[in-house]
Amino acid sequence: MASIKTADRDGVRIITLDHPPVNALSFALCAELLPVVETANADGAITAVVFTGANGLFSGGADINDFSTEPTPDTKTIRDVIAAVEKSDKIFVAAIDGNALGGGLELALACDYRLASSRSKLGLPEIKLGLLPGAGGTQRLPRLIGAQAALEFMLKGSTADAEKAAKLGILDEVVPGDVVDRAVTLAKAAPAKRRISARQAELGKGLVRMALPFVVSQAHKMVPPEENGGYAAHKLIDAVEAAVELPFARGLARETRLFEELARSAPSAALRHVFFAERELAKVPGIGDAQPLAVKKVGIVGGGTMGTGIAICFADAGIAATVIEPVDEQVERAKQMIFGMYMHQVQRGRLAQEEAWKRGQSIVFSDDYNDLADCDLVIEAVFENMDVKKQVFTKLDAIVKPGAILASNTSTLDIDAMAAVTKRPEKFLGLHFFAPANIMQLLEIVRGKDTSPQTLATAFAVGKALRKKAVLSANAFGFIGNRMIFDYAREAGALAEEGVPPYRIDSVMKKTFGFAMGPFAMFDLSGIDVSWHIQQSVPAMAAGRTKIVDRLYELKRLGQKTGKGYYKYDKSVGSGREPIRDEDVEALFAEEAKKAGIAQRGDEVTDDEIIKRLTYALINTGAMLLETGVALRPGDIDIVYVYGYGFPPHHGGPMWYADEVGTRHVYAAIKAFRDAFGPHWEPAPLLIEIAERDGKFANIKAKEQLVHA
Ligand code: T1G
Repeated sequence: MASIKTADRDGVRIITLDHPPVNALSFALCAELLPVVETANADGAITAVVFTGANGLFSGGADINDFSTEPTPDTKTIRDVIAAVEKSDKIFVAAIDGNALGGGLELALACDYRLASSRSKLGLPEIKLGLLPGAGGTQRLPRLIGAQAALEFMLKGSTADAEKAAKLGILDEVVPGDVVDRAVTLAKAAPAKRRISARQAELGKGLVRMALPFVVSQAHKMVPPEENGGYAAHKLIDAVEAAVELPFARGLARETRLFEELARSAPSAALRHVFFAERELAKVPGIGDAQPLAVKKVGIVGGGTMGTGIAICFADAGIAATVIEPVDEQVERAKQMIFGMYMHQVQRGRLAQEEAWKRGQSIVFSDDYNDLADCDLVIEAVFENMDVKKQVFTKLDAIVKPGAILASNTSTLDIDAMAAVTKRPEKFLGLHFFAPANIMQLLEIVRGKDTSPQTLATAFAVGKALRKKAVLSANAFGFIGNRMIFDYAREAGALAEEGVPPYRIDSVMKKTFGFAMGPFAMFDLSGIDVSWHIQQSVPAMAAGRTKIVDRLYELKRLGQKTGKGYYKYDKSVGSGREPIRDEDVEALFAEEAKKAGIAQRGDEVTDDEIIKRLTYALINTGAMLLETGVALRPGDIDIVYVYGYGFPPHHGGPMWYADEVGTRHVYAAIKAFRDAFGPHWEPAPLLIEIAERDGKFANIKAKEQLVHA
């Protein structure tokens, strides 16, 4: 199927990229595009060339799938196409309407002029894939907008809207009308050629040349260490340094070498896995072509922090929300939270005042359930108690219209037990938001035994509207994220009981492995009372353990909220939320460990053991969730952990990490942990099966149907 279309207009050849869905500049497309460009170069009747894109965008860049294959010497890439543009004596104009990202923008940078419609977005997001712009972007952009501005733009990997791109100097014009017409008119006017490669003076724009070493050394200091998520950033800085210090051709060669190194790197493979795993989430067997219901009005029962955060999610998506909250003081607190959050965004320039006002106004409060009668979806976010939730759903079921969907925001309770009190179990499911709901991108969609495909399809459509990473879970204790975090927490607590101080465990998991937050800082954030309640409801979790959680609970050391938990907090220090080592807690651990007869081995525990015990606990439980069908795919579990629990994306998520380490090594370590620490380390059968054939989680097929554990 031809992915390149051409048309001539008054001696101008219009080359259209037409390769749905995103005009990805794959090796195959470039093999088609290169001869088209060479033919235009050789055609005496053609004075200029205009590039543009079909399918509502210019191009989403190189085809990310291609980086998992080793190109052969005769593979044609976007670099070959750009080289053909570079050596041509024609004028080239890029007519952008929609996204121009990565290699797509690099193709435009090879042109003499760049025009875009006002809706267009331009970006070099390669860093988010653990790469750098490898088709001349690191050499051309500094020559276009200056080395420092270019470095910032590429390190952020963000996209700029057309106005901003014009201000930066990337675009020559923002075109109100048809961008191709304007490009042809400009091209026909035979403007001067102006290849960026020839520019050197711009490099110093905004950057005095002798400052370069300082700028570069500062940049290296500001990005994470190479071994902890910063690998591509450091290489990108090297590439921009080469742009300033080397002639164009040599800088290009340096960029290519750095790019190839990154394309073969583990962090990039992990980040590319996350990119595709996110896009797999909504592909759920059994939903088939069920059409989602339209959700125009949402009800939320419970105006606490969660309920209010959920209401803000809908307001941000332009969906009206009615919050049922009977306590006036709570309504006031909720309104303050909404007002404060939106004013913060306005003050930071992220939201226009009128838009903030409109969103705030779209959230209304009531104490009358009847105000929810015409809602398409009602989400319960009340106290985590089954009886309370059953009362809420009994009332809702009698009031809301027959077609409405009812959902619970519960984090661990049984969805089917709640559905059973309604007459609409096929329209019932869990929508588990993560606190703070308006910030955290993860949403667990929990399928009840009777949840219909249409209800699920509607939930995924709502997840997309809210810009959430929506992951399907079966209705089992803890669903996916919290079920796995129990075993992660078990190992963190066990290590502390063996005499490893909490601050050291946190430091290893954060600074060495790359978690956004260490486990004990996370427990302090969520609240020791939450841990205590869970332990009360799952006595097995406390088996063989100390009473440390009970002790902290009795001492009212509930975490950040009480200024003391596993750490202490000092309001006069920074944000007041910085964890400060508390040796009283370490003494408490030692005291409780002695009572429980737990041998102390803190000094002999290596950082490596800490990382293995915590991450392999996640892997083993994740494997159990896959074999029991609670989770559909390994990639789904990875997305839960990268977006819900701060797992380092450059390790791809727990299941990807198991493949990175090697499943047979993980299995061997888990067997050793079982022999040393007990049966809770029994390896999951799926892990055994994969490890024994030296296989990978990445290669197992999604469960056809979710098993309801
Ligand atoms: N390569 C391969 N597939 C891609 C792709 C890409 N670059 N971009 C999107 N897809 C697939 C995606 O997996 C999904 O597939 C479908 O297209 C729709 O995507 C040499 C090295 C362009 C803003 O990082 O940001 O150029 O699920 O759901 O919401 O220097 O896709 O339908 O099977 O996201 O409308 C740099 C990545 C590449 C941009 C559209 N470019 N893409 O968003 O659709 S590296 C990027 C996006 C590079 C050069 C370097 C977004 C989008 P499926 P979607 P969308």
